[in-house]
Amino acid sequence: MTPPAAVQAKSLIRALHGEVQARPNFWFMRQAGRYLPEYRALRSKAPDFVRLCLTPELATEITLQPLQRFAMDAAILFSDILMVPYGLGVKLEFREGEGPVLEPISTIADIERLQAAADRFLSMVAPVFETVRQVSLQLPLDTALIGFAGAPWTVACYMIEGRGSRDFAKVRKLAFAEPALFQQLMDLLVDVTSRYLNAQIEAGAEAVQLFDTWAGVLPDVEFDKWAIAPMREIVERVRSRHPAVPIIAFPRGAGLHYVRYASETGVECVGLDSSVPPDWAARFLQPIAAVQGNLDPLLLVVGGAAMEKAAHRILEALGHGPFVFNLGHGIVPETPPENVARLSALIRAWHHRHT
Ligand code: 1CP
Repeated sequence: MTPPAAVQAKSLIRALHGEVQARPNFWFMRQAGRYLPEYRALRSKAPDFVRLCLTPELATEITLQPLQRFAMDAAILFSDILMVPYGLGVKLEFREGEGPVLEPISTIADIERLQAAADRFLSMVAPVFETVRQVSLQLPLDTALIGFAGAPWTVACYMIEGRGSRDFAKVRKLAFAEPALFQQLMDLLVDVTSRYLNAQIEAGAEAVQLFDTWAGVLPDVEFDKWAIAPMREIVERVRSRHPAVPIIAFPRGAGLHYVRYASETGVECVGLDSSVPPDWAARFLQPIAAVQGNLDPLLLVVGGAAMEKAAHRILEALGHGPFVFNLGHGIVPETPPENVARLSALIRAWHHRHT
């Protein structure tokens, strides 16, 4: 439901649309997860991780857990980027200490089987939309709900490789050797990802983020083809139905491509990994899009003066333009929750000294 024009959008949504704020909004990638004892307690109740993602009551509670402690400006739906292959009928398992394991695809017959499953996709992942509905009913008033999906390239990486990898050599070789076959997989992922995000928005997500975690392994020509082009297509398909919903894209490791990525995809906001110099982003990216990032998650593990100094440096560089404070990648399991509390307080206090 769209609020009447007289009702002001939530603070995070305004930031993503380019409003410069006295006190920057913040949330953290992977803000729900294993670093929280209350997450581990709920996780042990579910038979497995996929079931957890598909049980709205549990997924809702996990989504809300970090807000209860740290009162971020946004909740991010608790789910996983690999629910898209799951929804296409790919067997998926999360093994303890090993991460995700999928039935790998390699032939045209595999892709045709996935194409045939695309009609059933939304019903396969229907519990995710129920979680979105339940979370949106329980959110604090000015807290926004972010829906998400993996970007097609990153999801294809896991589908071809069958698991995580350091360099995703197998998928890169396939994309070089058989671009027509790979294009068919990417077209399918663009289609289901767009429908998946539209359905999350229709259930109550107020912004969406696309995680392109492995964009940085692509050489320049392929970066255009497999990172920028599919994202532009998704942006068109989401924006044509939901023009007021801001889109965040996180092309991790995009390096020199960040500027073209922001302008050519047309996203409202780009997520910066920790390697991007904040003053460079202020100069070359903030004129094109809002930016989000980019404290190194290991500084959140270390805490203390090192974390505070780096966080201030980011706030000083980016806090005077359209900006959402975040990490440069997800919170890691060994993070002490006290450090997350300290960082949240630091971000909240920043404007008192500077405006
Ligand atoms: O054992 C457990 O409890 C599972 C750990 C876990 C969690 C908490 C996984 C397995 N996924 C998640 C949740 C998750 N994943 C969220 C929830 C919302 C949040 O709080 O941010 C989100 C947004 C993701 C997205 C995700 N999953 C990405 C993109 C972001 C990123 O971190 O790069 C990727 C690459 C995945 C795949 C995945 N899922 C889980 C693991 C361990 C992995 C990474 C595997 C690898 O190392 O390649």
